[in-house]
Amino acid sequence: MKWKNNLADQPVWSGEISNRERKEKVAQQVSRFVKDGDVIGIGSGSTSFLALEKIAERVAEEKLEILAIPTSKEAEMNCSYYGLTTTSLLNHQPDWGFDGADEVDGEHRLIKGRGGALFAEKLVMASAAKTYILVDGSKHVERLGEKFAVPLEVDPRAVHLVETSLQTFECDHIQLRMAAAKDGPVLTEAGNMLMDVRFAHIHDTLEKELSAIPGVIETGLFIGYSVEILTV
Ligand code: ABF
Repeated sequence: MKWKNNLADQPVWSGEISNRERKEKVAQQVSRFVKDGDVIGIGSGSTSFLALEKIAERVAEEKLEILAIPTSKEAEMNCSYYGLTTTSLLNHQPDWGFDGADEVDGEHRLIKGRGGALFAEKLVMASAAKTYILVDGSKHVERLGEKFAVPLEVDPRAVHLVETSLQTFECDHIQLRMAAAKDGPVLTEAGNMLMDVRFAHIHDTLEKELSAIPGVIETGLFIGYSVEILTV
């Protein structure tokens, strides 16, 4: 029997891409860093998707051989669509990576995780010598947390415990992320839930303090990683 791989028939990106022109410029910039033999961490979100497109163009035109480590199923399927060979952190360490962000402050501290892939995004970022953060100007903020809540990936059994534990933090608002149809909570690829939390002040040790709560799998605060911000 012949199998047809319908999933690879089109790239996975749902919805319009806001600020597309600017995101394409920054995607073009990062594609220039690709060298033959590189192992590259592939971020999630629309800007990363555009970067992947540009990188795939260069790989095909210049017959480069690279390995991709995707940070989500979405990124994995896009790699497959564009014919990029994927590997995992079990087998390779990324030489470098790229990813998007929701907020970036003046000290290169980030909030990520709007797409729910924060856990793998952080694993790949922490494993890479350097990660290029691809943002358009709208992502720059004076104060981290100005526009976005901090996502926490939480084991479903720990939702109440985490909510109670957060009472000792200075946070204004805690929300369990619900699916658009409101028929239940959003589940991450690992089957965990997401809590979006607004903090009055985000200090450098907050990421570690939140990670110390039992049941918090990962936080969307990315502080102190080796990042270079590419922006237009
Ligand atoms: C991923 O995609 C997430 O960490 C971040 O939340 C989001 C940014 O998406 P976009 O590039 O579409 O603004 O990087």
